[in-house]
Amino acid sequence: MISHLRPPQSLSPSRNRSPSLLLDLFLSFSGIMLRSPLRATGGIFELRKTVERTKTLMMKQSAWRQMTEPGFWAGVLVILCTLSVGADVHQALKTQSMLSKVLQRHKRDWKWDKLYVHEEMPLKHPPEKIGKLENTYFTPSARYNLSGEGANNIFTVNDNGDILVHAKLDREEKSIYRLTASLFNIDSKKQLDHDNTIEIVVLDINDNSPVFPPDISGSISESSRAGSVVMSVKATDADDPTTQNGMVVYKLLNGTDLFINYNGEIRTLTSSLDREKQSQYLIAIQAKDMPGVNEGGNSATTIVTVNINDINDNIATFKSGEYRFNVKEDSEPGYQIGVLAVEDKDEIQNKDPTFTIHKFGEVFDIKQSNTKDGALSLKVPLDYETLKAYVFSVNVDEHTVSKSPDNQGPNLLTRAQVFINVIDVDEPPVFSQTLYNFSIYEGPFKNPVIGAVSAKDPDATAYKIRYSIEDPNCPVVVDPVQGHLSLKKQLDREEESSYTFQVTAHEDVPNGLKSYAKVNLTVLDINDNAPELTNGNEVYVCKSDKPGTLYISIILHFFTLTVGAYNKDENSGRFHFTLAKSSKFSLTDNRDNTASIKLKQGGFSTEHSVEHVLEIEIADGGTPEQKRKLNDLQLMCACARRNDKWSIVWPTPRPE
Ligand SMILES: *[C@@H]1O[C@H](CO)[C@@H](O)[C@H](O)[C@H]1NC(C)=O
Ligand SMILES: *[C@@H]1O[C@H](CO)[C@@H](O)[C@H](O)[C@H]1NC(C)=O
Ligand SMILES: *[C@@H]1O[C@H](CO)[C@@H](O)[C@H](O)[C@H]1NC(C)=O
Ligand SMILES: *[C@@H]1O[C@H](CO)[C@@H](O)[C@H](O)[C@H]1NC(C)=O
Ligand SMILES: [Ca+2]
Ligand SMILES: [Ca+2]
Repeated sequence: MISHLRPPQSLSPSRNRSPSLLLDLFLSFSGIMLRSPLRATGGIFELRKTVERTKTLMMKQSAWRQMTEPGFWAGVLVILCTLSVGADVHQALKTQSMLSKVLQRHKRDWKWDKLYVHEEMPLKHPPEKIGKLENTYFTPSARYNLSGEGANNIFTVNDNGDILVHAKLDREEKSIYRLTASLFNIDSKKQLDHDNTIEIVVLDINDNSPVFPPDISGSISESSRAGSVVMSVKATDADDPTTQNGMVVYKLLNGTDLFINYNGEIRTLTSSLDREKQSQYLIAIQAKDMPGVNEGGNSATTIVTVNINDINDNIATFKSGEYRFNVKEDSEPGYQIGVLAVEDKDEIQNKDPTFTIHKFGEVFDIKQSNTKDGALSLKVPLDYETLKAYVFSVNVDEHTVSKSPDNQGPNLLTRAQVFINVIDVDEPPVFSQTLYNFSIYEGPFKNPVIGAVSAKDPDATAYKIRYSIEDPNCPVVVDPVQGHLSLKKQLDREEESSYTFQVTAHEDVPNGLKSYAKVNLTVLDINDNAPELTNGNEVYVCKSDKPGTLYISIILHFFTLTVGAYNKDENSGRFHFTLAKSSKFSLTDNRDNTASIKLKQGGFSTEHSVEHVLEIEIADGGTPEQKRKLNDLQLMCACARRNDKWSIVWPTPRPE
């Protein structure tokens, strides 16, 4: 039953001849072993039609459902009946008439509309007959003609209606040919019947192997639970995918202790994959068609790469229990002392050590370095003379490590001792202050000493220190041994109120180290300036009633004249005004560093410029008191025209 559907054995001796999956399944189910090979005859094609129909129906459903549904069994029964239920199946298939009864169509004039031919059949001489056109109107004077795909070229029809094939066909190139058959009279050329469309179906043989894409790879994190999907592999088979020829199944050829295949999906079989042990696996995978047949079928093998991705599953530990460093005492804060090397088998992005310092945390700092080691640095300056060595312990932890790390146990080296040795360096002298503030009074001095600076060599050697002032313009000199500062000259606050200069201290040895301190000298004020009138010695009293005229007529006693004074010194008190030589005027001290001068009695009218001379004494309240006598003070009533402007209105006369 099976083998007679195939092309004759001699045509393709090397090929697998398995029929469709479902028929196979049926046969293995029913236990019928049919082994009789039949030669292809016209009857094959009739049978093939029925089988084909049943198969198409069956293919649409899953194998198991088909077997459980009544339709399946019905279809199978039809085939079986067709083949004869009797013991001699061989014989039954030869009985053409029996097949005809079932399959012939009587309604139509044309007998066939579908024919079958196997692909890849070697050409034969004479050409192979694949079917026969039959029409009820056929007579000896009638002829068949073919047109359409491959007509008269691949396929021809002879005078008997036999369809012959003249080429080797490839289903994977073209799986169906559509032709038109016509019947006409040789003499009249008249058509004897309607054209009929026939299809020639190229039957698949398993002439293609599954093909894998190149370079298949997948990855999975180490320690993933068993059953995790690693990757899917897929091979393609050019043969008919609705038959076993084109169906592909997969099989792992090795690595089966770690991985398992479900229809090309590779999953882990264990949770013990460990990147630190093996980071990559190469697995041979076979893809094979003809899933129902153990032997035979076409197969291909490829090697896929499975990469094991790292996770943080190793605890960071110290590489050593002790780390020793020498640090110069003059190292700046932030100085990188060194590295506490850490051991962690994970990939660097998964290393995450943290460090704890147990003593001297205010002096030293330890942080994760770029290489994920412990970077030890200095936080504050060291001083050899104060402390020559530090010993402390440091812990390393890894909080992000997985719950069951590869390395565990009490013997992990997570604590280390650090020994810091402070190295003495020759340091420059150190002043007792970096800035000194001194002050001294201006003017003549009895004792020129303004203060003293002092510096020391901090080193154990403790060299003597010599002081100097390098600026030659500095008004101060320094005693090279004692550090006393004294004035070179008298100072004047009104000229320069403060000085800033540097004092140098250097070790009193050849090439001794130097350092500097700043001195700020403030010059203090003494009252060494007499008061002066704020606007010079001329005081004008002016009143114009008519701009442009030179004549002024003023009764002065209506007006008060105010004079003011100032003094260059800083701390002089309030000014006191007194009128020394009194004539017609009186003076009132306004107690705000001004005084008003008034005409005592009468008045005077000035037709002409008149001068009155006043003598005023102004004293400041400073120590010592400074006085000024203004004996050339002129009171002018000569409101002269200056620059076409009536001017000088100070002090402003105001009505009483
Ligand atoms: C037969 O078919 C071919 C096309 O394949 C056509 O050229 C030819 O004329 C047909 N002959 C007759 C007699 O119809
Ligand atoms: C599987 O076989 C291939 C090819 O021989 C080999 O390269 C690979 O290492 C093997 N893999 C395993 C896990 O044994
Ligand atoms: C010196 O004087 C300045 C300004 O008066 C002040 O800011 C500074 O703190 C003083 N320095 C010392 C050391 O007394
Ligand atoms: C020096 O002292 C004076 C007065 O105290 C102050 O104004 C000045 O800012 C000081 N200069 C420095 C550099 O401290
Ligand atoms: Ca790891
Ligand atoms: Ca780790």
